[in-house]
Amino acid sequence: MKLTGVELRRIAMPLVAPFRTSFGTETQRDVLLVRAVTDDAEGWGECVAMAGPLYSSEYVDGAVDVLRRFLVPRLVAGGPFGAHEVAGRLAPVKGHRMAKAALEMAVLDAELRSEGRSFGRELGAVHDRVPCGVSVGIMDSVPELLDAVGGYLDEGYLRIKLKIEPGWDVEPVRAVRERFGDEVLLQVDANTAYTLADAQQLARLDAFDLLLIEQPLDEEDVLGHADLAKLIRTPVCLDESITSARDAAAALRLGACQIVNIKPGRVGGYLEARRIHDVCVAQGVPVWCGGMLETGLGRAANVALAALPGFTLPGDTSASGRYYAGDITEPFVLDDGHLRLPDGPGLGVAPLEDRLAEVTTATEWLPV
Ligand code: OSB
Ligand code: MG
Repeated sequence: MKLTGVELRRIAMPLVAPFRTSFGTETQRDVLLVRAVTDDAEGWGECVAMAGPLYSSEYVDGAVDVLRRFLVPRLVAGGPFGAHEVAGRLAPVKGHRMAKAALEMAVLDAELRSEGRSFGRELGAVHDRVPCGVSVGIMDSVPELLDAVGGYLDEGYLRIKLKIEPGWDVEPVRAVRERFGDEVLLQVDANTAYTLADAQQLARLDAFDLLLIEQPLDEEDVLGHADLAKLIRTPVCLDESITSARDAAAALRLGACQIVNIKPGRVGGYLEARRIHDVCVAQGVPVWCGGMLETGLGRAANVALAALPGFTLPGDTSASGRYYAGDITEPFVLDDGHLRLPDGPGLGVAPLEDRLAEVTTATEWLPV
């Protein structure tokens, strides 16, 4: 395809409720959208970088800068290209996977729209809907948490993930088990808040039959996770540590995790995400689709990915209303605990123009 330009668009999306994790509290999502314009189509990408470099080293202003100065110029320098060539053209630029993923997503969407194929079909989806979990932030009190979890279960969510940190781990998990029973699919996510010295405390979670504990230790502490996995019974799942199919394979070989959270933004795009899926399937390792509080654009692609055969656990693919009172696309609505894959070309959804205009804080056109 031949790009005629790329638009970088910043939007500000207020969250329906503050979302607190071990690394901070979000009340509003500052999102960078990438629009790739070609002769016969346009495609949308969503960058999952957050406002500050607290989940990973990437952050929105950094993504804008690297896209403008390095990624877009490199992508177009070699003349016309296909979506499957994007990662190769961008590879000389180190890191910046979230920025690269957004650009590849926009180009892939444009290509698929012009060819009349959906993300699901392109990635290899085998279901037309996916089971959904919900990620529940750290709260000020246990009663507040129980209200939130009860509300989500009433809405039909099929799996609950509790954010944890030192001082907010065993008690909230125990309270949720006592109130809602042993049948609820329950897991926890520490976002790197512990060290190996906390192994005994984390082993106390063994009593609650959790599906998994996500990223207890530092992003770079892969060996620490392998050691921890021998000291606790709860299966270890990696999120932050997995940034490519290669390091997923390494983490599995080292015994650092038994389950993988796949987030396309974190690993440089949907095509690399599929390769991680393939590595895990080949080794019989379950995967699930993580989330980064995406708008309907990223959600559409995540739901398509989550419909691949190896995604055997419910993902953080919640309905639009769990995050935003007004999404920028037609909202994703929970149906019997599931979200349906859009089936139109490309993402199968597009921004609602009025809504997009309301939330836009800046736009920049990069001609090529
Ligand atoms: O660690 O999975 C995470 C949100 C932002 C950054 C990191 C994480 C999360 C979530 C929410 O847990 C996932 C979602 O519902 O999109
Ligand atoms: Mg996580």
